[in-house]
Amino acid sequence: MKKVQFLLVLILITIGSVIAQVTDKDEHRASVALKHGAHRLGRRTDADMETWRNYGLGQFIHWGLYAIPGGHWKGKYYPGAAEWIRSWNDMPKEDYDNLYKQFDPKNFNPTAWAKQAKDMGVKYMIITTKHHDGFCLWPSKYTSYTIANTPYKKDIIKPLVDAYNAVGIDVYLYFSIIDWNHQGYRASIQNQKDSVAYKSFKVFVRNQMKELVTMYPTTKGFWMDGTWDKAWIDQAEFVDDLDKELRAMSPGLIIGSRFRADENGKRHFDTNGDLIGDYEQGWERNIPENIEVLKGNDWDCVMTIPENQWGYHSDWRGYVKTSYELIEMLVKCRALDGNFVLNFGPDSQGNIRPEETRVGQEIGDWMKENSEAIYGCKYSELKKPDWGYYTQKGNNLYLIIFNKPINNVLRVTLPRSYNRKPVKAYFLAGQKPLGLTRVIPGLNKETNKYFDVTLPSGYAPDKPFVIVLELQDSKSENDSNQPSKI
Ligand code: FHN
Repeated sequence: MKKVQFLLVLILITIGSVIAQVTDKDEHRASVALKHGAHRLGRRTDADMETWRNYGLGQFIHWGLYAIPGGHWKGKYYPGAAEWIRSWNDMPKEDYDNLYKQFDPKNFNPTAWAKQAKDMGVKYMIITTKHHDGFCLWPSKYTSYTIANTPYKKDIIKPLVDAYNAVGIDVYLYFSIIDWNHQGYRASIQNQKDSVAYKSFKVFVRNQMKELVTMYPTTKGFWMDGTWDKAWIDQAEFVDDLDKELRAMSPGLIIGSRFRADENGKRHFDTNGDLIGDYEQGWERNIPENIEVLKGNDWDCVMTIPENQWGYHSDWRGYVKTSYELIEMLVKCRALDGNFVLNFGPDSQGNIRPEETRVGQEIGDWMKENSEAIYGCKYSELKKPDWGYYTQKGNNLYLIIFNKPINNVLRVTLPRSYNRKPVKAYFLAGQKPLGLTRVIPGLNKETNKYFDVTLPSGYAPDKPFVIVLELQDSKSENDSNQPSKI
């Protein structure tokens, strides 16, 4: 009898723990059955996605006809984002739609762009194949509104893909669903006529996306945009099918959360709260404050150097970020497991503006010494310290310092349960060893362990710097209360 009771208790405990695990894992999920929601829970685990995850730093390029007016029309300053100038009442639509007759970027040098990106430390690049104006930088056979019908005539995308690939930078294609040039495009469907028109637009989108994958087979994915219109959101089945079709054509293809909506019109996250697509694309000119809001998903942040300007605007007004601010944004993204993508808007001749070139060089100079703390690094699972950020790769914990403490001592606070022990500290640049001390300050003894890294006296860097803290597994931790040199 006792044996039976024991078995019963055992069975109940096992069932209970299975239920608890399922509930834990699926905590944020409702249980709505969806046909076009997320097709995977949690992160992608394949090699292509791991490559994406390890990039760290990307470059965005917004280039198109909007570079010709450069934020001005007939002497008037356009206060919006340069690439939106066509939507401005002061610029007649017809004038904009004829700009293609002038597009002739004599100085376009894809090799020089790629070299500049390489020198900056960029690992992937996203190019606007087509922005909201509908103009195509590639010779699409599905519209005449393309580069082929400009005085320049030649494809822009192929030489760019080739030049970037040649220096080891992966290329992704930005593609806007909003298309102000296509007859069938609608923001919403109001009547039967709209519905017929939109059908033709969907065929066009499908053809163009398939064309891009076919023409530029080394591209790694799409960076989708302009997908917030009701008309597009309502196409859950069509977009899901297209998504599958593209992935079948190009195995490993990476597409973020801006492409599809589920059948209830939910974008980015489906009705159950699960991420749609391969990574979260919601961080535009914005960086999450903590890891919790990311719910374990991959993500990228796309950022402008000036305020909200993506395409070329000849007159940047308002605040322009410094290189060190941008480096801090990059580090903040890496510390939270995301990629940071910095935007460039070349002018109508194909020149990258001097302000962007300078920022690119300054970031590149910093990356030359410190990129080990960026590429392939992960969230450290440690609380953000006041002096900067942590990133981690294998046994190395990187301390990236933006606010050097006045006493030249960097305190590293580890939870008591942390089972790795700091054994060595040194500057990443130059590898100079640094003093490392275990400290027991008598505070929070129950929850934390403290280690101090001491900087050389008089050390006064004029830029953010990185210290490597080597970790060792420490299963049999000696929790002596005495401070000790390591
Ligand atoms: O409207 C566009 C904008 O012009 C720019 O392309 C950015 C880049 O992320 N995306 C859209 C706004 O979300």
